[in-house]
Amino acid sequence: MLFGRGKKNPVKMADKGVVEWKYATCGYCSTGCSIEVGLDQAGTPVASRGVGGADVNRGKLCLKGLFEHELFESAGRGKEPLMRNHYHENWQTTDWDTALDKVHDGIREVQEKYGRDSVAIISTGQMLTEEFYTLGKLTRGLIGTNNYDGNTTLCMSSAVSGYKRSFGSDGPPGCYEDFEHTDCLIAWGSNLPEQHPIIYWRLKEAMEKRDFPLIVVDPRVTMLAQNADMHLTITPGTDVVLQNALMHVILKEGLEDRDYIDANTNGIEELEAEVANYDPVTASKICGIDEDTIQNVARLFAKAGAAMQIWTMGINQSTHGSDGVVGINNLALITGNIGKPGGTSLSITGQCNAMGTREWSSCSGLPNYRLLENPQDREDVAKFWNVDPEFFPKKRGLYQTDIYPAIETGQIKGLWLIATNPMSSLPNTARVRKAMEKLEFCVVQDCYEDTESAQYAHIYLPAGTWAEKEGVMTNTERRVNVVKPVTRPHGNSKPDLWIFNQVAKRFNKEGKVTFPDAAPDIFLEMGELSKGRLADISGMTHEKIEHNRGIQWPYTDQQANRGEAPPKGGKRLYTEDATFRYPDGKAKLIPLPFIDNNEVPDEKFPFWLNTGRLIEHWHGRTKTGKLGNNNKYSPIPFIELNPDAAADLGIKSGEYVRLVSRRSDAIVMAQLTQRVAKNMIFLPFHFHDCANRLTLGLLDPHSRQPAYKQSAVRIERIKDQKAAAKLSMEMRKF
Ligand SMILES: Nc1nc2c(c(=O)[nH]1)N[C@H]1C(S)=C(S)[C@@H](COP(=O)(O)OP(=O)(O)OC[C@H]3O[C@@H](n4cnc5c(=O)[nH]c(N)nc54)[C@H](O)[C@@H]3O)O[C@H]1N2
Ligand SMILES: Nc1nc2c(c(=O)[nH]1)N[C@H]1C(S)=C(S)[C@@H](COP(=O)(O)OP(=O)(O)OC[C@H]3O[C@@H](n4cnc5c(=O)[nH]c(N)nc54)[C@H](O)[C@@H]3O)O[C@H]1N2
Ligand code: SF4
Ligand SMILES: [Mo]
Repeated sequence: MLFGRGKKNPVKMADKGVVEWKYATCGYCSTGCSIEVGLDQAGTPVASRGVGGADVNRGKLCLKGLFEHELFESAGRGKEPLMRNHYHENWQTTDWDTALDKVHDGIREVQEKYGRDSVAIISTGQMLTEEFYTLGKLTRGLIGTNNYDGNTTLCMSSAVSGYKRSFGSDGPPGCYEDFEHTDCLIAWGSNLPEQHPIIYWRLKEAMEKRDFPLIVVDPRVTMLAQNADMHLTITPGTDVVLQNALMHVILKEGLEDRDYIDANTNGIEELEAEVANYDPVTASKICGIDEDTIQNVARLFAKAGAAMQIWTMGINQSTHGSDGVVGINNLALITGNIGKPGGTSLSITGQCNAMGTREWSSCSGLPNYRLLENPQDREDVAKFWNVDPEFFPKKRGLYQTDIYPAIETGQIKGLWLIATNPMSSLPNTARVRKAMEKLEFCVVQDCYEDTESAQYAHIYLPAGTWAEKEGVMTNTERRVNVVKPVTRPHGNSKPDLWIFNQVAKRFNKEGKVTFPDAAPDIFLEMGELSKGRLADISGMTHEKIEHNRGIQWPYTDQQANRGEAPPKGGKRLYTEDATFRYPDGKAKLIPLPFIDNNEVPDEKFPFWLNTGRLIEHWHGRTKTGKLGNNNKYSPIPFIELNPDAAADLGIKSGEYVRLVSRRSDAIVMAQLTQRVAKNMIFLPFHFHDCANRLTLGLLDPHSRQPAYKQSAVRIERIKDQKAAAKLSMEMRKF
């Protein structure tokens, strides 16, 4: 008998012999979970667990957080600095001093030969904020190239650009607690259960307590769509049309919030004139959502007491990425849904510290949302750092996606890559490869030495990662949380902060600029520079942050001096008393004409190629590809393919197929599922030399973010399945 033995058999956790737990913040996604790493008697990290008292995750972790302690000693970690004269040669192990001297000399040689901006520096959303700030000071204050950007151009650039256009500044205005107050939620191109599992858990808990409609806009039946009240399977790249149609209905039926519009916005007349063109019938022909559904969603959203929108890459990664964000903000503004509990437009961020880099890295400007274009901002930062304000460029340099074409044309000759792997993550990798081969000088600084990009480097700097280092990160809801070193960096690798400080010494021979060594001291310096700014963190210290398990900005020194405890959870921007960041304090309503400029399926390439993520893997899998508990769920490249499309092509479940785009081809396994429509495939981009061989990645005109989710491919049957399996294994790499 299977049941009814009368005896309970409780789940037993294996005893890992933990003698001490150390505090950190998860280093994968931007949810910002508080995590503790358990050390055994020998000081070896052997377990991870969620922190019960943490407001964000309340003791929970997802699959990635639960095994995060395993990555410290995982395969492929860099142990020693490496160098060589040409990327064809074998690596030679070297010592840190030699490698760092070479970094300095290599950068200066290229600059002397080809000019200051001929070296590009590309950073990331996956370091600690003190590291971003230090790299920014080094780049803007000493090295002086203007071609300094981050992988956030592949990720959050459209959100940043859209927030700036609508509100006059970047900075997501909402928080997770908004789920507990909202009466209607639209999720645009965001698959929370897989990509932000703990934010999803917060949403689900709120929905269980209080019923409110969840509307998901996504061309694919994601896990979030399965749990939605309404799923709008939009035609890829046409969200702006749906947004305009929703506003058309709201304005036509008088459902807008006129008092809010009059008091807080400019531009309603222009917006009204544009959306008049998008009646639901006309719009339905473009975006694929029928007239009735458009009307129902418009009414539900506008009539809700508080209505909220979230979005992720389905919006940002499009030629209309920035416009899609402005469209979301327009909808929120005309219904008065900004800055109130449950009424917000909340960009769900990607990488663990994508927010920290936006706030502090100086990639697109100067620290704390200061602008290179603003003389006062240049003056203030130059004085604070003790550099000549004239040394700063007067406008931002190239975006990451424009840096690569500039390598092709010879405008850029040197590249320093830090915690990003463009050979795997940029679109059309054949083109990226050619650019990498052209570089006269390339430094790769990564915690793994086996990355695709390191193959083209002249110097490899092994970096520590995550909780081998100390510093803070900011999550999706502007919460600053701290990472403490739970173990020492692997081998002879060094924290990124140490590397930047050592490089800075070499560019700072006169010692004019100060570079504190310790992260808590740098944090205090940043606090000074943040006073009176949007992201004011002057009331925080590392200790206070750990004590509170994260503090949301703004939290000022005046609040701290008055003895005010940091507020819990429900901190918002643009509330009743706060104004928008345009000089007149009003937000802008911006009309969004739609131009269809994507690569779309045709006779030769009849399928939409939609690319994205899986819960168990992280980007190029440098980390999760090595961890058994993550990798075993999906160890090989595959596509989701509709069974009817498979039947038409004579493809069986589990067979290998060849995908062909106008750029290149790739071999993947076919998994048959109704998640995708008959004219679409979904390909996770985690696998080596696969998805981005195929993508076109047209750029958004405002944010320069690539349209990773809209390319066209055809599918070919493969006769020799054995050979295909072998080729596909090669693409697995790890
Ligand atoms: N497990 C895991 N979690 C992660 C990451 C990871 O690699 N692994 N990465 C992190 C990072 S950096 C990011 S940026 C986030 C990304 O998080 P998400 O954006 O949620 O993830 P994606 O799978 O890239 O894309 C989301 C959805 O966009 C939909 N989509 C495609 N085209 C369109 C369109 O035209 N319109 C609309 N409305 N939707 C469309 C796709 O079908 C997909 O379901 O995840 C973060 N979290
Ligand atoms: N087709 C397709 N392509 C995409 C996307 C998509 O949806 N579809 N999404 C895009 C998005 S949103 C993003 S964010 C990008 C991500 O693109 P990448 O930035 O290339 O992604 P990762 O693989 O996370 O690369 C991070 C690198 O940093 C290293 N690293 C991790 N931690 C540290 C550290 O502490 N220090 C140092 N020095 N190195 C570290 C890792 O080993 C890894 O090599 O991909 C983009 N590319
Ligand atoms: S939800 Fe994100 S931050 Fe939380 S444990 Fe998972 S990967 Fe880490
Ligand atoms: Mo991202």
